[in-house]
Amino acid sequence: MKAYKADAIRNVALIGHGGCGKTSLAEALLFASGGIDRLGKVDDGTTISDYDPDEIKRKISINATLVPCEWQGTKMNVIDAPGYADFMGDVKSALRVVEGAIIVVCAVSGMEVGTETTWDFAESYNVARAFFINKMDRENADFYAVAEALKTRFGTGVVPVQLPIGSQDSFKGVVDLLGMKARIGAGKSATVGEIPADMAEAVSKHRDALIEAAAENDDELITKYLEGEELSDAEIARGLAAGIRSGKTMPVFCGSSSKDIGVSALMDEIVRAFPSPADAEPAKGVNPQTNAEEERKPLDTEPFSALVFKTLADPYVGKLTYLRVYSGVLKSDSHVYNSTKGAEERIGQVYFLKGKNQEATAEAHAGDFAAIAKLAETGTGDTLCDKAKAVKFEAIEFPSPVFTVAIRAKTKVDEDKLGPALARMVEEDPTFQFRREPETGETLISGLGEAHVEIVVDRLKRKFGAEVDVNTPKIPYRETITTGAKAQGKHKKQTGGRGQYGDAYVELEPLERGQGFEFVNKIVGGAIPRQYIPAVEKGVREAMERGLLAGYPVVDIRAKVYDGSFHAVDSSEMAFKMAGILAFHSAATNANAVLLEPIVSVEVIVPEEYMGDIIGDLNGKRGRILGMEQIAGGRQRIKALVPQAEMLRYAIDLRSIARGRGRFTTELSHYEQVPAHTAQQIIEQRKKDKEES
Ligand SMILES: Nc1nc2c(ncn2[C@@H]2O[C@H](COP(=O)(O)OP(=O)(O)OP(=O)(O)O)[C@@H](O)[C@H]2O)c(=O)[nH]1
Ligand SMILES: [Mg+2]
Repeated sequence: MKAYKADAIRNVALIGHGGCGKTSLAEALLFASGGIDRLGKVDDGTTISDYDPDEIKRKISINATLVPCEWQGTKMNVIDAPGYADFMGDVKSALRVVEGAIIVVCAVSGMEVGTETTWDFAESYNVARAFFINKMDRENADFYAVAEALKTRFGTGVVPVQLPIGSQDSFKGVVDLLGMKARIGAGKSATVGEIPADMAEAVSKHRDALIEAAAENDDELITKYLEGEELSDAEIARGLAAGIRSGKTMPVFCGSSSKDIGVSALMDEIVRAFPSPADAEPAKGVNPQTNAEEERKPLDTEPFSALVFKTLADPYVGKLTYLRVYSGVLKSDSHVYNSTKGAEERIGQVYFLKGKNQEATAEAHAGDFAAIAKLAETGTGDTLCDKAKAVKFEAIEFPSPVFTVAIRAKTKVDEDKLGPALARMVEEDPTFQFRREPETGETLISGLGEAHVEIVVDRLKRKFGAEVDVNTPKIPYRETITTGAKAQGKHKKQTGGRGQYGDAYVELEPLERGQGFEFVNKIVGGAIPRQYIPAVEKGVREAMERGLLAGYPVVDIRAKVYDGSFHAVDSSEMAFKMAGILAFHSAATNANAVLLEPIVSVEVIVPEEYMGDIIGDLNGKRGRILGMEQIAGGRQRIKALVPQAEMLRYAIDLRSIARGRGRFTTELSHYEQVPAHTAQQIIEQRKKDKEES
């Protein structure tokens, strides 16, 4: 593939609800443009885009994949984005680096949650938008109903530029409302001809709507239109292109990806009317030294700048960095500067990617995409640039992980591989995180949902040979006392030679939540020599770590040592530490110990209609609603305090309650006493776990 210049490039992301046919469309675009000889199928695992073993196994897209197509002297950099909510990170990074998005919609299911969420993202990134109503060949396909629903939801800018000829079994082509021609048949055997007579009425109605929409984007055209003058095809096309570029007009296309119908017509229009990188506003960033604003025009003559939007970790090939060039030219065997990390990087070979296939190129021009292997410092979201003319672009915003599980290496060998493997996974996937929870000793991994963490676990094994068991995370319970108590702890032993003697009186008092531990020395008159006091404290602390009820650490107490005795020869630090342990235990027996659990503050954002169900569910989770607040877009923000133990699967619960249209965050707030009967269950479970291990 030759290196194209900005004005001959179109960067478009395919986005939409899971399973609407994005990958099939990407495949059809490649096939129709002659990039492949055979139309692969997602169900057979033979598409260029879904090449990853996890994608083939599950028949869904997980990664955004580049599928460049050459059409009419133009290179369309198509990014096939995933559709499932767990992989929204890649939708965001794809939208960040394109000028246009095709929102694919299933002609049978119509508008779905993913249609709305991905449209919202595309709007917030300000990219040109069009709809492709796919699967027109399927039973119950209904183009007009779906187009109408899109218009209701996304506004009057939604306007068909094509109409289907036939539907379901009889779907055989599309009418081009702009050229007023019919394209009948699949792929290369399609013929261009007259519009079927029985469609005259529908065609005239929708052509009128199209003309009106096109005229609205151009002052000269709207005047002409309002004065009743007829617009030429060229004028309509001009108005339409202006509308698409400004984001005001969202043309609706239709077709069948699996039958390759309507696909070349879509490409024609992308090339004709979608913005090229040369049309884009200059990329805005800052000077990394001075923070002064910087701009980079999409020209080869500007200093080089690029944004990294994806990183793939390959255990054999190493790291592969995907980037979008914003200005200048990226050349093989050169040096660039990573202004995000403040590090120089050596560029070896520059590649164009097509699915997993890498094609070497000497250079990539402004506006194009490229990939580089084995960059040492560079990660997703970093800016690469010319060191002499440095610029730093804003990083990509990724959704935060909301679903966490605990993992444990199966064997010692797995354990050794796990740490480096997790670090590589984080590099590859900014929506994935891991950490060690010191209180429970577990390794926790977090992602956007259950499927996401399952895939991470599969990848740990397949890519890095680290096999792990997956469990629900343990809750870091704690223990405390509720009343004060005192006791003596006396450690006295005579075993041959020198004996052991330590004797301490300790008083325990409950402290407020979150106060931790306080140790007070109230010894007067040297009842315990000063040098042994720290040993008593050490003993108390050790005993606290081991717990009172279920072996969870004890917190929020004050321990006061107020009396004791010693032996001139037999006393030692060791003996006084033992005395501390004994005193703590005897006192605690009378101090009404209780279990504490972590409470998280939860913030949920959902469309108004789900508010009742959300609140009901949180109440059922022992939650306390703190407040509700109306926010933009007919949505509500609900704040609550909920025990962490009840929130472990909330990512899944919320998705089902709010049908994928809710978001939430949690943050550790404080610890509270566990209600008695729940505490009993936890204590018994803990005993069982201990017996088993
Ligand atoms: N009948 C028919 N089936 C289609 C068409 N396009 C896609 N499909 C089928 O729909 C299913 C999902 O297609 P994909 O292309 O994987 O959809 P996707 O949008 O890429 O899915 P995700 O990436 O997982 O969100 C597959 O079984 C396809 O064969 C079409 O035009 N007609
Ligand atoms: Mg897909």
